[in-house]
Amino acid sequence: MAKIDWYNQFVDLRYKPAKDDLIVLFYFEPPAGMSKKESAGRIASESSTGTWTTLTNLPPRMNKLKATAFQMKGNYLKVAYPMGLWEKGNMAQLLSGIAGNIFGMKGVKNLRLIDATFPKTYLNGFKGPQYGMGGIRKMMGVKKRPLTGAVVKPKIGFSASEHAQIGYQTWMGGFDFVKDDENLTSQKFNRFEERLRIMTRMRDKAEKLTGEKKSAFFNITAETEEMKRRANLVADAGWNYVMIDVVVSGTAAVQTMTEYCRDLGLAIHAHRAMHAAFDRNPKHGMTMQFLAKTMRVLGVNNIHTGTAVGKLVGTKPEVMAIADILREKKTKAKKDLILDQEWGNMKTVFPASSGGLHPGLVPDVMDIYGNEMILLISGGIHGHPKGTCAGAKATMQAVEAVMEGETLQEKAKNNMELKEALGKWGRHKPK
Ligand code: RUB
Ligand code: CA
Repeated sequence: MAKIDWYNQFVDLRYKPAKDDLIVLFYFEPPAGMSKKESAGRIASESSTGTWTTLTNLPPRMNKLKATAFQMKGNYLKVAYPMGLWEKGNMAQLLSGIAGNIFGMKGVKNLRLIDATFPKTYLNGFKGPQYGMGGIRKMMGVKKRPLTGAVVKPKIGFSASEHAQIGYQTWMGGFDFVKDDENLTSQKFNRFEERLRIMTRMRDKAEKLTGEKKSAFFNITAETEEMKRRANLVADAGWNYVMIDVVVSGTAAVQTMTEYCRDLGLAIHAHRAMHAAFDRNPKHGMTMQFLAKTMRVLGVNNIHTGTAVGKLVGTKPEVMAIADILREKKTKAKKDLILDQEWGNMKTVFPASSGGLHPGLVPDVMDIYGNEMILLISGGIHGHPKGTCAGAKATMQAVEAVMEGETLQEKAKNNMELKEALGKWGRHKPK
């Protein structure tokens, strides 16, 4: 009887990857009754040139495009993909292969894409970020400390003018950025144009009074042509940043917009709403590390990376691995978490730590990230007993304390704002 399938041809544990193979690390579990080898073959096959059955017309040159499952350690699998499979500069196409059909195959019970090593030839197809962390620091005039920002809260419902008033208080408390939340775009109660117009006036006032550079992450997320239109408005009003919700927008839109914003000189803050739909289950989906890698390649300038101590899921080792992917020139492999990655000239990206933070948690977060981060504290400033401006001041005092090697308690003796923040929240870790 003719052989039905050829999955085993996609497994070769003696295979030595070529220099420009793209390597992917997966966690996988075969379904009941199937061996690991059979399951691994299905992963490599369906994500490259194979299908469920042997083919009658199979030119021998096709062998050169086959992916190879070449390493299996427990439930961890490495697959090598020849460069010829991938289109230069097309991230959507890469994801449709290594993060596509394979997640839904009956030949895997669970499958998680952990990370991929992009060879130089692949990276060359993309420009990466326009500004690295150093460029952003220069733009904002902040030398050493973490950059600070707050989402206006409640996240949705304020009028443009109320929004801008809260933004103003945030800046006056010492923060660098005011951020739109993910579900605020241009609703009836707060139109984008109106928000931009009043925020511009309040920014000018705050800059004049503080002598500091102030900025905002305007959420331009929409249909791509509309995003371009909003980016133009932001640039015309003399701002340096926009925000895009990158998962819901999709890689192609992000790629279009990073190019577009490059010409406008705008930096991009990447919000990641919906990431937990595919990165939360530790056995299935795709990691945040890998999403962060794709976004560095596509050229955003900041991306949300987690807090480990705040209100949202994400462990300390994961958060640190994501930061390594964004901030290093050469990312070093960490077992079962990330792979080696040479970044060449591709610039760095600021990790943004956000979600359930307040001044009392600043030492924990800075212990994880050090100073090279964007610290986003929202409820944790607007909920300060004396209000937004005092909350921002309390946060800046906490940052200063950590940088000067003082405890928050010591610092609070001469800083009322911090004292009151600690009085309300202490070291509370929200859920
Ligand atoms: C922050 C907030 C952000 C989340 C995003 O508000 O709502 O949208 O942090 O999550 P607050 P993540 O500071 O009041 O919690 O950063 O994990 O993507
Ligand atoms: Ca939010």
